[in-house]
Amino acid sequence: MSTERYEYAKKRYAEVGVDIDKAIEATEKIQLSMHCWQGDDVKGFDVKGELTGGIQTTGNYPYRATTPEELMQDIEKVYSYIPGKHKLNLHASYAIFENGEWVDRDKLEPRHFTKWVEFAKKLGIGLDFNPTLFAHPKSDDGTLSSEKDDIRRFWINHCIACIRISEYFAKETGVPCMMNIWIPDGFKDIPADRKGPRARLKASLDEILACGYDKSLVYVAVEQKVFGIGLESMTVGSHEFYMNYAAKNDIMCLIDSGHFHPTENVADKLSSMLLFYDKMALHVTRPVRWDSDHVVLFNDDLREIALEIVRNGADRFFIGMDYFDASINRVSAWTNGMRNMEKALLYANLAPNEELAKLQNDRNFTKLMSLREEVKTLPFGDVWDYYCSKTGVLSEHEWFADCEKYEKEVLSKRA
Ligand code: RNT
Ligand code: ZN
Repeated sequence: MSTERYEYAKKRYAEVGVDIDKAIEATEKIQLSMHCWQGDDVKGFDVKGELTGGIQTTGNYPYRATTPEELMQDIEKVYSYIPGKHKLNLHASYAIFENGEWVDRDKLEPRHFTKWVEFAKKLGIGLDFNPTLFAHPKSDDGTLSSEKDDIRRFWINHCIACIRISEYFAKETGVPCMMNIWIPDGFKDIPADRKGPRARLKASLDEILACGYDKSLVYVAVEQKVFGIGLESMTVGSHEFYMNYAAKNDIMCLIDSGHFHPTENVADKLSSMLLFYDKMALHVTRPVRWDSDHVVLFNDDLREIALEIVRNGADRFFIGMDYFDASINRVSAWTNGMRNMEKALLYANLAPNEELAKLQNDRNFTKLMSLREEVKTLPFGDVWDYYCSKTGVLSEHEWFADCEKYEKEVLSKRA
C-alpha cells in the first residue's frame, strides 16, 4: 500500500495517542486456533453418517474437501490469506487411517494423527484438539451423561485417548495443546430429572481428568451450551455446570460466543471469569437467532470481544474459531471469519484503551463518548491493508479474486 496512506493513518492515530506500529506488533503476536471443520462441513474421516448432536451445516455449495489431502490443501490456502501464524484445531473424527485400518473412537491413538503432526511441523504451527462426542452411533442417547454405563465408559475412554493424543501433539510440535470437551447431551422436551444426567457428567469428567496428564502440555477445557437443535429444553453441560466444574477442578472454561441467549453480552463475561482463572478458552462464532456457527463478521459483537481480549491480556486466551457454512465457497467463508477476527484484534489494539479507561475512572463520560465515536472513523482500513502487506498476505481488495481463481483452478477440478 502507499506510504502516503500509512503516514496519514500514523498521524491520525497519534492524535488520539495511539502508535499504529505498536498496535500491529501486538496483533501479530496473538495466535488464533483455526478450526479444521469449516472445510468439510464437520464430516471428518472416521465415521460415515449424518452430522448429529444438535448442530447442523446447511447449504449445498459444491467442492467440499473430502480427503485429508484436499482438506490440508484448503487449510494452507486459507492460512495464506491470514496475517500472522496460527494454530490448527482438530477434532478426533479427523483421524487418518492407513492401509485399510479402522478403530472406533475409544481406541484412537497418536499414530492415527501422524499425518496431521507432519503437516503442523511443515507449517511450523501448534495443534489443538477436541474429542468428538457426536455424529457417531453411540452418541444418539447421551454420551458422558448417559444413563447406560457402557455408553458412558465408551466416551470416557474416548476422552482419555484424546488426552494422550493431545500430549503427543504438544510434545511433537513443542506447543501446548488445548483440548476442549463439548458434548451434545440434552433433551428435546422438559426433562423430569435434571440432576441425574448432570451428576453423571460430573462423575465422567472426574474419571477423565484422573487419567493423569502433564498440565504444562495439555490444557483441558469444557464448553457450555444453552440448547441444541432437537435438544431445545435442556443442555446437560450448561454454563453454570461447566463454570463451576472448571473452577473447582483447575481446568479451563470455554466460552462459545454462540451459546448464550441472544441478548446476552458475551464480551462482558470475560473479565469476570479471568478474576478466577489464569487462562480461558473461546470459540468465536456468530449466532443468528436460534443457532450459532455462522461465519464471523467484523461487527460490533466481535469488536467488543476483541477489546476485552486485548484489555485483559491476549496471552490469557486460547482463541479458537467455530463456524461452518456450506452455502458459500468454504475457503472464502473460512478466510472471512479468520480475517475478521484478525481485524477485530487489530481494531482493539488501535483503541486508546488506557485513555478510555482513565476517562471512565474520572467519570468523564462526556469525553469518553466523544473519543470513542471519533475512533470509529479513524482510517482503520489503511492500517489493516498495511498490516496485510507487512505480513505478506493479500489486501482486503485482492484476496477474494485469488480465492475465486482457486475455486476455478483447484476446487472445481476435484472429483
Ligand atoms: C457445538 C459446539 C462445538 C462444535 C464443534 C464442532 O455447538 O460449538 O464446539 O461446534 O466442536
Ligand atoms: Zn463451539
